[in-house]
Amino acid sequence: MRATLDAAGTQAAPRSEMRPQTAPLLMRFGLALGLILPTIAFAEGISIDNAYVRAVPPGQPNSAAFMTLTNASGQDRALVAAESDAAEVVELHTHQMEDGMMQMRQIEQIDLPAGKVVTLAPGGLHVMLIGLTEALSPGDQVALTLNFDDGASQTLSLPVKRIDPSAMPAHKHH
Ligand SMILES: [Cu+2]
Repeated sequence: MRATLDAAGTQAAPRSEMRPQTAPLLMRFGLALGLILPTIAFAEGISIDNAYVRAVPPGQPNSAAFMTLTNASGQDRALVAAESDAAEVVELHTHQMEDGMMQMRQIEQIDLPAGKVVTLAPGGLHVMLIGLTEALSPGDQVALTLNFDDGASQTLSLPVKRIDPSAMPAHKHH
């Protein structure tokens, strides 16, 4: 693509001196990324690790996605929305104490301060999947698109994992 476009983005005649290694190199680069980083994405300095979706029993209407986001961009950023075909509605949620009980609450965005690591985990911040359109069994893959405040978006393929209920901090205090 780039080889046939000039700096202004207009069509230019293919040049015979085009380096023959360009395409194979790009292909190899893409293959390496696909093999080594299947669930890790770098969107403008944001890296995502340990992303997964909670497996739920058949008939369970909702689930959630969890991950670790690292902002190495040097600028404060935020996750402002998420999308997935696996649920009718996808929301950003946190947990907070209300009347002595931990309650889920929708939030407008998940702040990603510069240089900080933000963890989405059971009992805390999460991407809520409401109205599942398919069963989520361990081993399945779920596509999830994250939208950031600078307009960047990143689509991930998340593995579905079972969460040990005893590991869920139902009454976690920070
Ligand atoms: Cu929730």
